[in-house]
Amino acid sequence: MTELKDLNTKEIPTWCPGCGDFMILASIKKAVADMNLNPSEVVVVSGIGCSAGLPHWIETYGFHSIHGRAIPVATGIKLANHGLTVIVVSGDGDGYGIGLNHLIHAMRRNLDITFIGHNNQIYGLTLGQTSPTSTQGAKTVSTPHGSIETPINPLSLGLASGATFVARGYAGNTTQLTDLIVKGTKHRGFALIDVFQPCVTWNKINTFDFFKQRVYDLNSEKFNTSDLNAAFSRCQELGERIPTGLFYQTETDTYSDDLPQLKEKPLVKQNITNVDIKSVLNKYK
Ligand SMILES: Cc1ncc(C[n+]2csc(CCOP(=O)(O)OP(=O)(O)O)c2C)c(N)n1
Ligand code: SF4
Ligand SMILES: [Mg+2]
Repeated sequence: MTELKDLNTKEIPTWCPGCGDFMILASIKKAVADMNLNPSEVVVVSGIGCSAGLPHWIETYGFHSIHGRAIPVATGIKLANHGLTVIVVSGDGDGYGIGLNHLIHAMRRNLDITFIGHNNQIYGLTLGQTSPTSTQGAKTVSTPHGSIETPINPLSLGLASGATFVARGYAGNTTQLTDLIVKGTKHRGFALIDVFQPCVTWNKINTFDFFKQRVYDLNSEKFNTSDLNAAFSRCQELGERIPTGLFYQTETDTYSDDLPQLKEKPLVKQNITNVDIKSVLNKYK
């Protein structure tokens, strides 16, 4: 039985007091405990950024990789041992900027990974530059006259790229976020969960108050989560009202399902004692 306390680490997070990252960490821990996952069968992978410190503060396996490369690392882990539960935590700069290409390909491959986007609409760790999801007009240290760029919409990107589970959470609603993480992790295939995560230090626009006044639960009304067009149209609603919840889910083969080498058992459990790679190595002598 996995209890919440089993997932606590000796170290405590170094995030600024009040940062939305605390709520995301709490939601991931609660989800792992609620699903009664064995911590030794869970791997949390990150890139670089404030959010990327998270694997240090949950007592599962973890991999704090390099900027934008959490997805390739997670892909390797999943393909080597598809029995593991692999969760990627990534910032908006990390996942939707420098690492965006990897994210798109992981979604179209339908790797069985859960991606949690800590979307604070700013580069937090590097002291407040404009990110790919910063709102147009946002004044930051890198755009003192206001950002002129159209922000990325992670949900429509996920829908267009073939993600089979697309959701939006809000750090201020940990009950809903935990539920989304549970559903996304149980989902067979790529789960994109974008999370509005207020950065209390650098983002003075998208604050907890900002979201509190706007967010509502899409799934509290009759919304058909198997309707791709409806999901596309609904995720554009980013004005006075902002929907959160599950937008889209569909079932199809995962990448591991279709790899003949993985049909019987995970790579790490296969007998490789009879594999002789000398002839291959000789080629490079
Ligand atoms: C290859 C590379 N380029 C740039 C950086 C500098 N850098 C570190 S974190 C970061 C952006 C972090 O923003 P985000 O991913 O949104 O994470 P947050 O800190 O907001 O959680 C950048 C540009 C780096 N570490 N490595
Ligand atoms: S800078 Fe922002 S994102 Fe980073 S820890 Fe502080 S509040 Fe959180
Ligand atoms: Mg960020």
